[in-house]
Amino acid sequence: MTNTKSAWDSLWVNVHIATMADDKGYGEIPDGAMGVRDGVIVWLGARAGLPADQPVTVTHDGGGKWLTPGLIDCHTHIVYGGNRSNEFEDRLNGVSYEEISKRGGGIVSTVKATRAASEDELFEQSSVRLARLLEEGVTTVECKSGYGLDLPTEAKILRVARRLGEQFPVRIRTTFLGAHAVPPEYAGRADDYIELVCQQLMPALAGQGLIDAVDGFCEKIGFSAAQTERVFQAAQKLNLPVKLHAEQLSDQGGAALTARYQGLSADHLEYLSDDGIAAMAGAGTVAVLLPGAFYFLRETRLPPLAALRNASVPVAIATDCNPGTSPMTSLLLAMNMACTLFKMTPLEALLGTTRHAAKALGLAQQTGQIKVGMRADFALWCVDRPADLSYAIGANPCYAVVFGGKIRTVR
Ligand code: DI6
Ligand code: FE
Repeated sequence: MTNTKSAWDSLWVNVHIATMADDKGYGEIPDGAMGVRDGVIVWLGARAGLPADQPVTVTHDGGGKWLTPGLIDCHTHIVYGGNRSNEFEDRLNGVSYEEISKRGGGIVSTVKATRAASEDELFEQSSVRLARLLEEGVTTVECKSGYGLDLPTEAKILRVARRLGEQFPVRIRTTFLGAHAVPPEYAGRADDYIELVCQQLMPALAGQGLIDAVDGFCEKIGFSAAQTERVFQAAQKLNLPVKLHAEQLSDQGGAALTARYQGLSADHLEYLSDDGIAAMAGAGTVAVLLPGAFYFLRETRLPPLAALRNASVPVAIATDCNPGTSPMTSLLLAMNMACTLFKMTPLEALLGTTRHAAKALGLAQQTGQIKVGMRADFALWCVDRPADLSYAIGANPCYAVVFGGKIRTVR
């Protein structure tokens, strides 16, 4: 009898699968098998249960390695010009923050460098950072704008982000962070700048298809809750989902505001209140914790992890890769720091860079889990158990990455 079933493009066998689709554990399938067709997972189970008559184009032997969803870095500012190691060095030599900012340092110096960089230069500089992330099994990266603060430069940053997604085998989600800081030409006129963000920058960039989500920096040194709400209202008019840098240095009620706009995520959250947690739980807003910034700023106030757990708020982990407060391009290191600094468990850390990170980007139906119907985005690891991914410091046990069914790197 001829087989009429359509062939799978690939079959993966001899792998231990951590599906991350289970609420209580890693969703382990020991000695598992997975069938992929058209970049999508079409079969999943124990190898012993494979249908005998299934035609397959290529079979891959995973050599007994662990297979997890491709990792997701759901909060980065990876596209920027220059860097700030000079300020880092000055500070450690005793120069005060005040003096550094008087010299034109801080976020404004990155804005200057990003405005001055050509689009190709920006692409080259960002590519180096992206390549580091990808080596560690990352298949989805969020890229924020916010170092341009004018129309040409915000557009340039977002185009570079889109181009990264075209030229590297990775899914890029772009986030418009116009409300990151007040640009020098608007000094003392924050409300006028917010008007520009809402009336001109956001509609123009959305019209060019450059925005997947909208973010802001709600902080004493950033924008007030009222200013942030104007940004959210403008996003809502354009049907764009929102997220927020909230409660990083003080409690501004940013998380609750984000929840009121059904935000995808509220990020940082060291100063998050019980009200904020309740609002996030009610709206399904993900808590994105950023241990790299916590470490680099020598922050001592911990995000309220126990209360987030009690309220069943999904927690994600990201690098926050940026030149000022988290010059970090290792998501595995962020997972390790989430465990050592925040006392998250290795299971929570891996959920935080897979399933929960996908939710923080509005991608929960596409990626972040090994599940029939999801994109075939996964990584193979030379580890004894999934906890090794959070345990080791500076090791990179990534053996191979598959993005949309295609093998990306093997070493
Ligand atoms: N929060 C931060 O800590 C960074 N941005 C933000 O929204 C600071 C970014 C920088 O200093 O360049
Ligand atoms: Fe950030």
